[in-house]
Amino acid sequence: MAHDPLRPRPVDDALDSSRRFGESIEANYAGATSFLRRRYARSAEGADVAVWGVPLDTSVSNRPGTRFGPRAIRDASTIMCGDPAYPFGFDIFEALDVVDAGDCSLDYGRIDEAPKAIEAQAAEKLAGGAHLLTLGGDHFLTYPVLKALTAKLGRPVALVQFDAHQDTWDDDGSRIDHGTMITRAVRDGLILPERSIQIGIRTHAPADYGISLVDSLLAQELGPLATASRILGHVEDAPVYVSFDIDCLDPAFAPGTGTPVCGGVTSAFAISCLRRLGALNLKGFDIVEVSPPYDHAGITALAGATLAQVYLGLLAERKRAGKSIAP
Ligand SMILES: [Mn+2]
Repeated sequence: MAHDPLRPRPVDDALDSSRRFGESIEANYAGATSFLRRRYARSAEGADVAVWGVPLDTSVSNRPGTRFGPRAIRDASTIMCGDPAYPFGFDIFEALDVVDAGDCSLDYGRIDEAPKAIEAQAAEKLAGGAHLLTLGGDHFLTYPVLKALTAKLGRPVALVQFDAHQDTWDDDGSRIDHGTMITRAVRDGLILPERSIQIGIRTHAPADYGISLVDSLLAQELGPLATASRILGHVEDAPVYVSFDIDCLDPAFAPGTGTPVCGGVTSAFAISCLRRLGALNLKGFDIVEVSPPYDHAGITALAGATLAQVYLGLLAERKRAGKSIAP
């Protein structure tokens, strides 16, 4: 997008709290790296969407490093600023007031307090009326975020989970574990198993709890369009939380993650499929398991930032169509 020479150029959009709407005109390579150059605001009061990071990586079963995920995703997102977001073709920030609310405050020496801290800080942002978009962090964070969201909604949600793993391993109700949080979410009644669906699975787990599954082989045989149709048909009009584990993508497209599994979908598949989900009653989104220490050339963080931007595009389209995006 060409800069209008008659319009004053802000020093840095992330730091200019007076600019609530509009695309950034900051140089891609410079400035403060808020997510997509949105203004920083610890309080999300009054904003349409609060993007925040949860730099937790202590519940992984294999490689750590996702505590650096939010920062890497923000950094990667700056290259995507300046032009209308593909494939939406309009400035999504003319429609949406999005703030970067910083990161969840966690004490690395008190890991047992992390679930409560994440839930309380998510609840605080939701209370201000903002739609929550969470940058992980390992996948455990979905559980406390779902607790806060379902408390706010007063009802459970359908889960649409893109992942190589079902995350349904057994749990006595107290584990802080990125492979068991779906078990906890089902047992706590946070999600509606009969309306939930997992996409891209290519590992075996002991239970499905009645959650529908389109494994990675089937998803690729169906293609992104038919996969999206299955999701839309299964979820129907239930309120939806979309959780995107970056390891849903093949390691060729997302090497920077803790538990990579060969045979995943491409980033193009994921973008196409997610882009078709705008008819869902969207209530929240996370992108998790981006682990920069294992990344190469930042491609995993870029994939994460792009998928989060596609989700924002869906919200912008919904808002433009007069549909509510409030949680
Ligand atoms: Mn996974």
